[in-house]
Amino acid sequence: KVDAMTVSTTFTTQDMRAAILHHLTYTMGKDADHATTYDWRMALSFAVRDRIVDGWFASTRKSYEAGAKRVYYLSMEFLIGRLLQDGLVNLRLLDDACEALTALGLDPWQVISNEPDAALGNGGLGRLAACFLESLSSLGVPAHGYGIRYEHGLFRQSFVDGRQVELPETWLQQHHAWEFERPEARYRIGFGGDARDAGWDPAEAVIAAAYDTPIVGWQGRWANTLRLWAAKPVEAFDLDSFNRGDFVGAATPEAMARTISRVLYPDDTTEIGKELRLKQEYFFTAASLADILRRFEMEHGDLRKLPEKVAIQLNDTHPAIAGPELVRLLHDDNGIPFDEAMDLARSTLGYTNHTLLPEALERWSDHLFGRLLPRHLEIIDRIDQAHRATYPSSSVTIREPGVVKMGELSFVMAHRVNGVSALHTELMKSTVFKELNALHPDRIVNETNGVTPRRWLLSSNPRLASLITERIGEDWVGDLEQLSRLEEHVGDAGFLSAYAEAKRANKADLAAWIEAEHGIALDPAMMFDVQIKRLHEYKRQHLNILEAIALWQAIRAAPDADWTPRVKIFAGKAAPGYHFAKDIIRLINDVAEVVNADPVTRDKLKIVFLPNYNVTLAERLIPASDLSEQISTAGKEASGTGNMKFALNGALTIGTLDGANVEIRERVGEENFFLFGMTADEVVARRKIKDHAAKAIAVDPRLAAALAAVRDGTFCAEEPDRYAHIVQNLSGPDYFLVSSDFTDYWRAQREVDAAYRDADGWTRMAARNTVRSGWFSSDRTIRGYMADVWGAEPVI
Ligand code: 26Y
Repeated sequence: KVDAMTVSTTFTTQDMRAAILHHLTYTMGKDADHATTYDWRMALSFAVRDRIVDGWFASTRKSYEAGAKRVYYLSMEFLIGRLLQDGLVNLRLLDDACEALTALGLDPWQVISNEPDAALGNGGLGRLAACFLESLSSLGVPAHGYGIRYEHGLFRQSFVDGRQVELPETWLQQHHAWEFERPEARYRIGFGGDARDAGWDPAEAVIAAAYDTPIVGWQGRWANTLRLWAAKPVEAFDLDSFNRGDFVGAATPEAMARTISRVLYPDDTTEIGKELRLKQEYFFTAASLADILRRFEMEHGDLRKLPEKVAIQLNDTHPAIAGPELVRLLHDDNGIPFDEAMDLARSTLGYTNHTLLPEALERWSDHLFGRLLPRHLEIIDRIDQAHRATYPSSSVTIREPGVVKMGELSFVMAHRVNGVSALHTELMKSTVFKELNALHPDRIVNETNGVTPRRWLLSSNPRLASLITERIGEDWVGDLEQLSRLEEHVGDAGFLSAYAEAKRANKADLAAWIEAEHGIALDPAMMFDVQIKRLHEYKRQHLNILEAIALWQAIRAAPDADWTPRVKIFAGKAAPGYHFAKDIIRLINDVAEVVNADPVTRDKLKIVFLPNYNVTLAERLIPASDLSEQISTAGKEASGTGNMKFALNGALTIGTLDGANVEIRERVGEENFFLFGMTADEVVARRKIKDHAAKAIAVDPRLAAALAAVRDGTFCAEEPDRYAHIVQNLSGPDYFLVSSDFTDYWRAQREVDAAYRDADGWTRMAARNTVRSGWFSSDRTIRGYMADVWGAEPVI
């Protein structure tokens, strides 16, 4: 019996070269003399994919043989990035592939980086789903990811005169090397029409068509499936209209159907495109549930055993319609009594909450909801009634006049509800789900997020990975907590200098790349201070740029003082309709232009905003960072996962007591973390103080001067009022308490400066961050979900 592991380890450089040439010839139809980088990249991808497929089949076979419980992860977003390097690393074929490509006269990294970054997600929630899939495969848990095959992922960002411009993302314009179309897996998904007693006559329908991508785990021992749904018309086109000469009319049904999977919503805050978004949510949830029940009935038959064999996880409320849809399938379509159907659905479903921001908790107008999903609205009413009948003294409702509340619906229809960091989970209990938690005290559990060490250390930081492996062997890759075995090496001068050298070399690589791509020269000896994440007021990129302005002013006032040179690197996208966030981007770009051109401060302070932040850029930046900016208003960032990637790669955090920062600090040690700012409780109290922002500005002349420079046009002489509204906000309402936290942030930043000047001390602190971050592996998180939520177990 040959399993994937033996295959991959016996696959030599020569085999690899032969496999690449085979696919170049017979799959791409090119000879080596005429092949483009794209052709070579596809040929290599197919050669690697071939190595995955046998293990993939073996995994499916083992799952059936074991009759194991399956985990289904339903998510509107999977931010998977590039898959070729991931596959090569997990199959341990990277060296062979590089040698084979070099022997063929190619630059391996040029070939590997030809792959587009699959950006089927907005940020943390989508990347978490991708890390979870990889961990589920590395652990050998039978699992499927279910989502949408967006034709266009998150928009491409570019800057014009410092302003964000959104361009369509086109990853599917090239063939997607990793997916398999499954023409046999198609479901009809209805919308609209009428609800009749225990039934539904939809007025329209589209087809959900399946595309499968194998997700291979560490060492190729297991592979799971990411199944993405594309929307297609029931009839290819309207032949009658076409024959009448109405070509546009003939194409309309197809265009309408395909619209559902056309584009990822880039907006996690505003109100646009509500109807289409609800259609997307129902479309992929209904298709996934139909597929799950089909597989279950084939394997087990008796639907009453569903919770025993199936665990379905809802990634936020986006698939919350799964509750009523599953009840509809069990009750309406299979005749199970309503209350029993509700219990079965609840025992099968788990719900993960990712935000406490009120504007991000989904609510639908019941008018829209009832028009698209009339039967589901009836079912929701019955769920609501049943819940109120059980808890007559409670005031919790799922429906309020005019609205359906998806958070409450998810809570009531899930047997476990989890937060994504310890603090966030506690805040869920005391704020948004306070009453529901009192009714169901065992339902809320915490599962602190994690990140996959394969992508976020082994693959993206090969220098540090090799150093670790040299010292403790390579078992850490599948068991990240083994990093603690390095603790004794942190006192060792040889280890520390090798650690520092890895970081220096990563910084030199990044500097060379930034110079080549963006024409900005950076000295790798400067501190690389990095804030990369979606733009949002609660994440406070504006606090960071205000501190940069104050620092610039301080350096100009005393140019000969002993400053610690640093470059502040930003990257991140703003939702297209979130004007304030877009103005922060523009402000940062404007400040960068002035500061970078100042001969007085030039070699002490630089500011760079890199366009089009994505997974690939994160993989480049994080290993080269010294300082990780995690500066959200306490109580607002549910967890963060970038914060973990930075700590693991030896960047020190400057941060607030928010999200998983709290747990990072506990683990790496408070002496290896730069803490500042108000706590979540202090934030709430501070907001109640009248004129809190004005008061903070009055006692801090640095803050006052920085705001004055923004206000008087220092960074936008041609339009001095450009940022008046930002200054007005930060001097008045300042909901996110930028002004109130500024003074302490400045203090902490000067501590950072002093610490960085002690190079050995800094390296020791950085190394301690790496050594103590093993707990933040998504393998640990997945084990937590298995034990607390899913009741599932690995099959290998
Ligand atoms: C309502 C809809 C348009 C919507 C779309 C995307 C709402 C929210 C989102 C995305 C949320 C998100 O990415 N949340 C992040 O989830 C991470 C993983 O748990 C957390 O680490 C992070 O703190 C949180 O902001």
